[in-house]
Amino acid sequence: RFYDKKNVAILGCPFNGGQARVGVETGPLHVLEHGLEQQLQSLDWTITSCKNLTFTPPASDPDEGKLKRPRFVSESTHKVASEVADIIKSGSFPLTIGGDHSLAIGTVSGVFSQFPDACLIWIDAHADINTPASTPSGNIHGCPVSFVMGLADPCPPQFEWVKPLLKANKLAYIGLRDVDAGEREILKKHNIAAYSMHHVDKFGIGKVVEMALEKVNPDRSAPIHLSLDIDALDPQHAPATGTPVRGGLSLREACYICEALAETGNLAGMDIMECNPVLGIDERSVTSTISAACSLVRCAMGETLL
Ligand code: HAR
Ligand code: MN
Ligand code: MN
Ligand code: MN
Repeated sequence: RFYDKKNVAILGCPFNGGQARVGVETGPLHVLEHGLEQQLQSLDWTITSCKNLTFTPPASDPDEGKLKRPRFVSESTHKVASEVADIIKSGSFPLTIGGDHSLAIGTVSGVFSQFPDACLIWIDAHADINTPASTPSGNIHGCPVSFVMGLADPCPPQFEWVKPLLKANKLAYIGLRDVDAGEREILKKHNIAAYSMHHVDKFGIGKVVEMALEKVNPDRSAPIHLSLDIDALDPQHAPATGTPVRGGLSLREACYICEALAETGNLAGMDIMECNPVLGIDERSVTSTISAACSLVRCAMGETLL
């Protein structure tokens, strides 16, 4: 294990600056109000801290090329990186609740600063590996992976603190189904392990997780960071999110991924991102999204291990 016995620190990150839709910043509050802390305590976890960060947009934040709100995202994710590193140094498991997925610039930087040989499992409908040059939207939540890999060339000046800590052979995706043309090229060029919904259908989720771990963690000893975008789930299970894409993971398939990672005993950190309660069309769609997020966290933290 990469933390002291069942100690978890929860980091609420009410941040929306990596994309344009309001409401994703209320995700952490909803997840906590759903009872996540009590749920983890009943799984015998000790919550060593439960912090809600505050993010204040800078007065001036001009676009950097196509990138929107570069300063806000950079300053916020820098703060997240140092919080996550501190959590690990203190011996706790860092559980980060977003907020939009640009936050992963911070969580991945924090985890890899402490565990340089870690690997990253990214569960998402999207690859989030656009560069400042390839991004079609300028929304940085579509770019975090390229930043932590150092693919942004030149690195936007605001992000000079981000180190290229993630190597291509330490990253695997599961759940992809909405990947931009520029992103496809990047995945191919760097030979990144990317399992789309097609692979989930073809091989089954059990085999896909096994193949992903074999690629990024062949001797099964490296720490694993799990970055989970709730839009990996099919919108029928998680409708309240900014960029839903039909044809996604069933709730069981997503839970299975989390359970299988828990089973390795090597999880070193987790993110649950992109829940946007404001986008639910009714109370039920908000509740199903938030309760799915809580289920996935519980599965990753050992609920279904016998
Ligand atoms: N690929 C598109 C872009 O870069 C959309 C990706 C953003 N959506 C997400 N990311 N939720 O996982 O703008
Ligand atoms: Mn996504
Ligand atoms: Mn994402
Ligand atoms: Mn979806």
